[in-house]
Amino acid sequence: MSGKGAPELSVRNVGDLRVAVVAAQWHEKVMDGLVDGALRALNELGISEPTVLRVPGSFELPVVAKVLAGRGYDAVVALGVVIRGGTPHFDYVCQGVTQGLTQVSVDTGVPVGFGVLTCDTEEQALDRAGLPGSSEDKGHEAVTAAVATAATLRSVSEPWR
Ligand code: DLZ
Repeated sequence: MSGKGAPELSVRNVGDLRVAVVAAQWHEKVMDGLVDGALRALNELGISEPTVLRVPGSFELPVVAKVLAGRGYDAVVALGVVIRGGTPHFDYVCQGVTQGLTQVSVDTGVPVGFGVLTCDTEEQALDRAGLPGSSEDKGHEAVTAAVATAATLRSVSEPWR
């Protein structure tokens, strides 16, 4: 998938939103970049003291995202990296986490930022991790998308604002 065509999102007046980040732990260097990018985005948006939780692997992201979505958070951001190996395991983990996070979001009405990289190689993942030299910053993007969506939902639930 190409990163070209991404919108310039303008997200304002969101400092009071409650946001939780849940991050897997496989591929430490890439994950460090994704988590840093997510925290940087939250700071830029004026959202202080976000909840940050870690899970072992990407497959565990949906269950924790679901519990967080039920605990009053306005948005949840899921971060992970899955790198293709020599077996079909990659496809099962990618399918499980993607469908799981989609289901959480649609079922609960809480936006879930999808910051899960699904890559053929570690180089591809590093290039998207928001590290020095990376061309993309997917942790930052996932936060911005989730918070923008939460702001949109708030505008329709409180139309007098
Ligand atoms: C087992 C596994 C493998 C092979 N690869 C990855 C990966 O690249 N990225 C990731 O986040 N997790 C991986 N896992 C672990 C699974 O997500 C999960 O934690 C285990 O299957 C235990 O449920």
